[in-house]
Amino acid sequence: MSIVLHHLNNSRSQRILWLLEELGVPYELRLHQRDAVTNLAPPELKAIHPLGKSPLLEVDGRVIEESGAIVQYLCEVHGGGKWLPEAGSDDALRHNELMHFAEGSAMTPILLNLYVSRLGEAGAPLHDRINEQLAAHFGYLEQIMRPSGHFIGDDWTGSDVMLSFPAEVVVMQGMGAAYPKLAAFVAAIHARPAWQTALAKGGPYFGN
Ligand SMILES: N[C@@H](CCC(=O)N[C@@H](CS)C(=O)NCC(=O)O)C(=O)O
Repeated sequence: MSIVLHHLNNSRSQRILWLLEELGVPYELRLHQRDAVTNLAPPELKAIHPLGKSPLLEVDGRVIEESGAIVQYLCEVHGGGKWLPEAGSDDALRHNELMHFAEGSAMTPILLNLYVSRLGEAGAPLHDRINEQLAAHFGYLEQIMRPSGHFIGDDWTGSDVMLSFPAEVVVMQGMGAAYPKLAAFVAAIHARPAWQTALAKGGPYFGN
């Protein structure tokens, strides 16, 4: 089986690189650099998938797009039964919810904040609502974090991988003190050898 990760520097692809290292799956890493001015992905990614975004995982030439689908695939095929809850269990349903929540819900206020901040004064009327939604989504994650330091059960699952990105945003934006469980979750990830290997291979990520 041939696996190629198309990795964009300083991007959500970092969590796929981390997962590949955790799973010990052999893979080829193709590095793509953001444009220094626009911060957008280089046009070459559009030749791999029409959206031209990262992460993209090529498995025997079949391109998988969307982080959640990639994480689900890797956990199912290469997780050795450890990275997903038992099929049919309530935890499996919960896991599915959180896999979708990560990109489908949590990213909306995060991206709105990013883009509206660029509008300066013109964006001011939107900030109260965006901040309220950021607090709602981050607060929800803080609330459901289990005593084990994981979102499901007592060990790492795909949902931890997917939710690592919104948790990273909390820490990166200096809100770790307000969400101490998310901050501890991020610190635990950063301490993992697989994370450090991924960082060394993928390049700087939020200044780590
Ligand atoms: N929901 C998608 C989002 C993919 C995405 O927007 N990736 C960003 C990096 S974090 C990207 O490629 N941005 C560059 C661009 O849009 O040009 C996923 O999770 O895979």
